[in-house]
Amino acid sequence: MNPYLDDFPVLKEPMNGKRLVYLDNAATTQKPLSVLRAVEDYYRAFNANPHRGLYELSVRATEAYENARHQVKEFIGADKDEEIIFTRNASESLNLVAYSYGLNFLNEGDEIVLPVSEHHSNLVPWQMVAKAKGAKLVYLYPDATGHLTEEEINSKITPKTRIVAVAHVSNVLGTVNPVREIAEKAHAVGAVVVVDCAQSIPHYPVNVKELDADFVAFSGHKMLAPMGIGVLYGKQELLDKMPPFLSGGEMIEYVYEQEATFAPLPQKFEAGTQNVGGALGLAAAIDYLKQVGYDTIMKTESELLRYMLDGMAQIPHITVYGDTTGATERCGVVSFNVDDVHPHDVSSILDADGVAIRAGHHCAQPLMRYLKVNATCRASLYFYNTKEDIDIFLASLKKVRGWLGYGA
Ligand code: C6P
Repeated sequence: MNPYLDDFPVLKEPMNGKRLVYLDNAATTQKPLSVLRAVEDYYRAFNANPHRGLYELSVRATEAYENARHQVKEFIGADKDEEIIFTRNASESLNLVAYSYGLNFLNEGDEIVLPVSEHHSNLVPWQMVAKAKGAKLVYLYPDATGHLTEEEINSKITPKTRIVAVAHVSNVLGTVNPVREIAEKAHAVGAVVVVDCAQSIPHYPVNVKELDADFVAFSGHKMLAPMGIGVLYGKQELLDKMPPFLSGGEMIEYVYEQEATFAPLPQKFEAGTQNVGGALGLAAAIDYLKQVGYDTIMKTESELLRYMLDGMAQIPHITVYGDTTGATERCGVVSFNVDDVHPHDVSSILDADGVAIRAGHHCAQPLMRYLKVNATCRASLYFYNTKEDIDIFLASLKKVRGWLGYGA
């Protein structure tokens, strides 16, 4: 029995006449009622444009928005509210760093080091900036289990390295990267460390100090919050010296005909009307995550991951990518292929049983090429999944080859 079922209305929706088994949590998570209510309450009771109106309704909206920022700051262990910038999503947060920091502080010949497993959002912006500045991308390649070895890290991070961009958790392999060790090495050569926590913060506590990160990016929608709200954390001394990324309303101090001066942090990086409802939804999601507790989340997911990997190992003709030991440096994202069957066909066959998984390149084409595949299937877990979900997934997976006329 799923103890969280009543909190997540979508999980009760029938799919193709079956119970929904939602295993695409790395793409986005479902939203609990408390998050839906927080957004609705805002629009019902105190919707106004924050930071603009001097009337009571706008003051309430401003206070709620700034309280949400404070809650995020506490949640990730930052020093100051000013270090928390609200964005639309992790992609926008990473673009902000690439364009505002990278374009202004990189020089020709500088190196940006990043794992080949990075999501395009932490890779393509660095390509754009490297091209503009004559800098070079240097890739870290994982070993056969999906992990980055010390040797690989030590040989690639050199005095030429100015930026290290790394995901805390890979959205394809589920590998937990050794961010702290990478940061230590990067800081020793004077490089800045950008950590993409889009796939970690839903599952593990993220503390910016413990990670020793200079910048941290994540999306609300992968951690129970609504779509359209994301976060960039940056150390104040770095954010202070960076120029605005987007410009327009609310991010200025004085505007003259030919030039402008800019507002202090965090407004300098928040141009235009902000997503107050999204920020309040994110604050409610943080409350919910705290209530469930990361200990419970991690324990539940690691048991489910073990159960899933063991079950998949019993099915012939399946290749699982990355670490199959269920080690602790591994999160509940399982990429796999079924011999002779295109991942899109696998996904469609599972869909007929109500099982939602993702199939494709997962916005990680360089990794796909490194793994020598065009695409994979991906099942990704969250704490509201159950062993019963996995049993349905495994039963459906067993049928795939037979459906297409192959032997068992
Ligand atoms: N990964 C997936 O199915 P956005 O789209 O901006 O909210 O998140 C981008 C992003 C950045 N980093 C990592 C590690 C990610 O996994 C993602 C989003 C989704 O894997 C959608 S492609």
